[in-house]
Amino acid sequence: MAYRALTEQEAVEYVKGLPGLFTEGAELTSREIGDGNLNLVFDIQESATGKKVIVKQALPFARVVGESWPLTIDRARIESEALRIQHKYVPDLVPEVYHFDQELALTVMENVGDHIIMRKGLIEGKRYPLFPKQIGRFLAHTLFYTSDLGAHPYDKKALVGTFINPELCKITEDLVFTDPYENAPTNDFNPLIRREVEAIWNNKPLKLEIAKLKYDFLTRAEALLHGDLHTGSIFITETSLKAIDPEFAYYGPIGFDIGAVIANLLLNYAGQHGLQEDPGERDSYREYLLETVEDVWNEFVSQFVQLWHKQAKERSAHVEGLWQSYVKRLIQDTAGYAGCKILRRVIGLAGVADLNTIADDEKRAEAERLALAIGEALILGRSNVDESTDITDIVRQVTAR
Ligand code: SR1
Ligand code: MG
Repeated sequence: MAYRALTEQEAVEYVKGLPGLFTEGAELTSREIGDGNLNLVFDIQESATGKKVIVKQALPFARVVGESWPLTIDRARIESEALRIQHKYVPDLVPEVYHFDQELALTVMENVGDHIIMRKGLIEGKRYPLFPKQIGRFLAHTLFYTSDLGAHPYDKKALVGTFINPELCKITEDLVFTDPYENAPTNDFNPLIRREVEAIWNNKPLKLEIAKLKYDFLTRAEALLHGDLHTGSIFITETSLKAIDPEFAYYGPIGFDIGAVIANLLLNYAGQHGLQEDPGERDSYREYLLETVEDVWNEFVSQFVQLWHKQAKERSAHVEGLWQSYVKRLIQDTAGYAGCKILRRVIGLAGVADLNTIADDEKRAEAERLALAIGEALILGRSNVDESTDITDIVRQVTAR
């Protein structure tokens, strides 16, 4: 079938035509629930049996802007292949793909509708004690097994080819690493923080560090990244986590994915200024978020290093001292990328609800100023970061200013 964007009813007809999903004559409901920046997402359910699937279809443009921003539908192939690979390594943490249609740029997958988007949960003040272990395992396993440490050299190079994702990478190159640091038309920030934003545009040492991080993003094919692992790409309950939406997947620096997770916890930390009225509750929730930041890194690193010792295929991996220097560089990358991911969400296109839902403009501006200061301090201070408490110390110091 030639490409066309499906309606709710056409999505139902489509899944009915697939073998093994629903019985013939099944009565299905369909709702388009996509609230992300790019795609159509149909929630399809059979009320008689409770059986449900998600149909996700890429639109040939960026939904957040409209048809004036054309965008490759090949991102649907990237996403379905990344989901399949990630599902292989951490089956409980990634939705299962049932079917992929290249022409329609459409994936039929497990419906995890009993989970909620983690960003929403954090905004509501929910706590997720299992999150660090879950996301730490997701990161450690997906990144290790697709890197030169865990993959056969031929397989790794073939995967690099499969995941050449130029248009989606260009979005990140522009929206995370370039536009927010100059007076670009894509920027979209609260006018009340113009002074702080202009200070960033004029901060040469900061822009140099961001340029170095961007250069590594452009050139360092370390592992198959999720590529957009913010808290809106994580579905969660008290006991279960599913990482979704890897359409930005490509081979890049490992710290970019870990940094994305930490950045989004810290954006919520900054947002507490306007999200939580009670100062005691706010401090307590912020402490919870900082502990979570530390635990995410600690879980990741302990599982990654364990895999390194037990499973590393690359012979040089066992040279004395290598894993320690690798991990040190990794946490410094993580801090730097977390900083960029924070700054872009405040200054650039595509903000986050943790800040944007703060109704009072002045309170929102205060939260945004804090986020900018944290992002900047992480980027400029990353060369002194050695362990996870160095990251949270930076955040505490900036908050106390
Ligand atoms: C035009 S897409 C804007 C942003 O949405 C995605 O979630 C990525 O983060 C991208 O930068
Ligand atoms: Mg997304």
